Amino acid sequence: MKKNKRYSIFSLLRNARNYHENWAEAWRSPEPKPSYDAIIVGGGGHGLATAYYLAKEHGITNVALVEKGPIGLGNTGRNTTVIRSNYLWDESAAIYELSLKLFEGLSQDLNFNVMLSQRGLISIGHNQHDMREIRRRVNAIRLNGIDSEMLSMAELRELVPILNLSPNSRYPVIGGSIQRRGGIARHDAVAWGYARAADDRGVDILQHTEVTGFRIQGGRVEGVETNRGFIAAPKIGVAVAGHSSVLAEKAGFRLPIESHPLQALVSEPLKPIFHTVIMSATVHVYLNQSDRGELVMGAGIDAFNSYAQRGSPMILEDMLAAAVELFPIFSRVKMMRQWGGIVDICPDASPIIGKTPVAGLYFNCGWGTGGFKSIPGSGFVFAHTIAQGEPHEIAAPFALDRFTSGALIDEHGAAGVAH
Ligand code: FAD
Ligand code: PYC
Repeated sequence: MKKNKRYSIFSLLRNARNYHENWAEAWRSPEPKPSYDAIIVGGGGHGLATAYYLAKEHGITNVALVEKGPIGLGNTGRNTTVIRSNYLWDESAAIYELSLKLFEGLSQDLNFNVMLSQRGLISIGHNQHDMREIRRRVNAIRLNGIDSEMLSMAELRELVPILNLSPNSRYPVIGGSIQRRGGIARHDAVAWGYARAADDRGVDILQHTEVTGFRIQGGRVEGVETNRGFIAAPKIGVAVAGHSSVLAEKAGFRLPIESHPLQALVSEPLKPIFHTVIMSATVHVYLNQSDRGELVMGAGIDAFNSYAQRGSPMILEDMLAAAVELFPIFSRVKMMRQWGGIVDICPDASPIIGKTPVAGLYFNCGWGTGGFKSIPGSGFVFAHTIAQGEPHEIAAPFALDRFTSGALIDEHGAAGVAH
């Protein structure tokens, strides 16, 4: 498929008949070279996007992307695909809005349909405190030039007729807000699209290649030790959500990060009935309906630290109770699959992007429960930071040293439902 990206109806029919046997691989599986100009560790969305933008924006094509398993099966392949840029602080608005704008042109840029669906992201309020907070956020978001609107009950009823707006419910809905450009995108397609486009520009994607250590000499990184041998590079970018502290420890420093399980689930497929995305930070659930018809939903993190990719039953129970409270119409729908991922959370619920105490070694982590939406923007600014050796201006506020300077960016409210 890679060589000829214009498909005719005849080639589609031919491929359908031979069960894909003769399809060319979408990206190569090369042997590792002894050295590269840069190595990216982690084949999730963030690593793949970084490798792509290194090649595309900075002409650095002698790059290895090193992934311990198959690409895209970490959090990138486990998330609920919500995309939005409705964050409170200016620093966050800048990076999430850059990301949303890149998402808006991504299918064309990658020549790969990432199935972006800007169906709107609704946050609902259940009491006066919620509504004050929602209004404060709408105003802050608009001051940053980003779309955001308050919603009346009548507008909510019209947008989501199946939402329970009865004043007699346990936590009655009394209003909400919407970011109309928010929505969902196809998570696998984002990973695959970036992978194919990065490979096209010369990046070596090395799957099943686990980084087991870093070679550091005189405070400067020289390369990575892997299960396939040593690979040298003067610049190394690490984007291994869920395992950031593990790799930081191998490089000899600690990160202010906690790793928690976050789970999600999907129902049996239904006919199209729910055409937006809804979040309630109070009854604690968020839902959307996938293009396959499944209801996709999630709630909060498990409170304990863990590296097990599953979640605990009590979160599941609360999530389903909240979903049925908001949508009594779904009370008989069967749930089909449940899974978990491991998210790395910083004390201020904002990411870390940039330099580390080791020269030439850069980290991109701490996206917590909200890093799918930021993949394009994060990859763009991280690639710049690695290429130039200095932070991109949008990445600068997210440097690791904010935990010593005290310039924190508290986005716990924007993470809302999830933590
Ligand atoms: P990952 O996709 O996890 O990729 C990291 C990669 O690093 C993995 O493939 C892993 O195998 C690899 N790796 C680890 N250690 C090594 C090593 N030693 N050597 C080589 N490779 C290594 N965000 C949103 O914006 N919207 C949502 O709706 C949303 N929902 C979520 C729902 C759930 C259930 C979960 C778990 C997360 C959700 N998120 C959401 C968060 C989002 O998924 C993550 O922030 C994002 O996917 C992180 O991407 P990544 O590329 O950094 O990490
Ligand atoms: O960040 O929008 C988000 C999100 C939704 C579900 C999990 N994270």
